[in-house]
Amino acid sequence: MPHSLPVIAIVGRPNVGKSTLFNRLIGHRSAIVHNTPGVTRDRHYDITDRYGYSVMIVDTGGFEPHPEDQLFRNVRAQALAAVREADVVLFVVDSRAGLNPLDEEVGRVLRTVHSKVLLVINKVEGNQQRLEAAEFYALGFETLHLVSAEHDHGITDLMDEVYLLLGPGPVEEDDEDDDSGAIPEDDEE
Ligand SMILES: Nc1nc2c(ncn2[C@@H]2O[C@H](COP(=O)(O)OP(=O)(O)O)[C@@H](O)[C@H]2O)c(=O)[nH]1
Ligand SMILES: [Mg+2]
Repeated sequence: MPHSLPVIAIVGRPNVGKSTLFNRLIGHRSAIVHNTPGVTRDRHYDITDRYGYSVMIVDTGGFEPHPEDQLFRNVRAQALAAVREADVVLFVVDSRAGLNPLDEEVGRVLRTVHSKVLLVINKVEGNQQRLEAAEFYALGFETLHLVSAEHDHGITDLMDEVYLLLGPGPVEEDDEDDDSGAIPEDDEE
């Protein structure tokens, strides 16, 4: 993958909708979506481009939580590997499943190793989920980003937040500079 692009990693326990969000962000279905946890076998990388600013999105669902007692460790390892190369981390949880001990573990790890983590509450499609999402404040993040990856709700606001965290993108020629001491032009012709 090209290393010059900023990297956005999608992290979370199985089945919260990471691959669905990945597909939504890149605009076509390339990650495998399945209702069986662990079905996505590999990491998936692809580029999305909003506001003329390309970023790499990484779907980190590439681990196999088969033995029950390994699930915890695998989620932790996955989260760590993903954040190492990421500029911004999208930490996805499932509003329908509610707060899960694995979410708490992933959240704890992420917040200690990365300063740019956005908490994404997925599968929010109605007022009930909107209200119940408040329980995720327990994860200790300031802001809850409520989305429905499947129905494309909240995605633009989420990506606006991502781009804010990334800071200025590639600077277009002749904008931005030379305005110190410049006299504003008269608007009226
Ligand atoms: N209702 C609803 N279901 C979703 C949403 N996003 C994903 N799902 C479903 O949740 C299940 C797991 O999704 P997937 O993207 O494979 O999760 P992953 O294991 O985290 O990659 C699938 O059945 C998806 O259709 C959403 O926004 N709303
Ligand atoms: Mg997946």
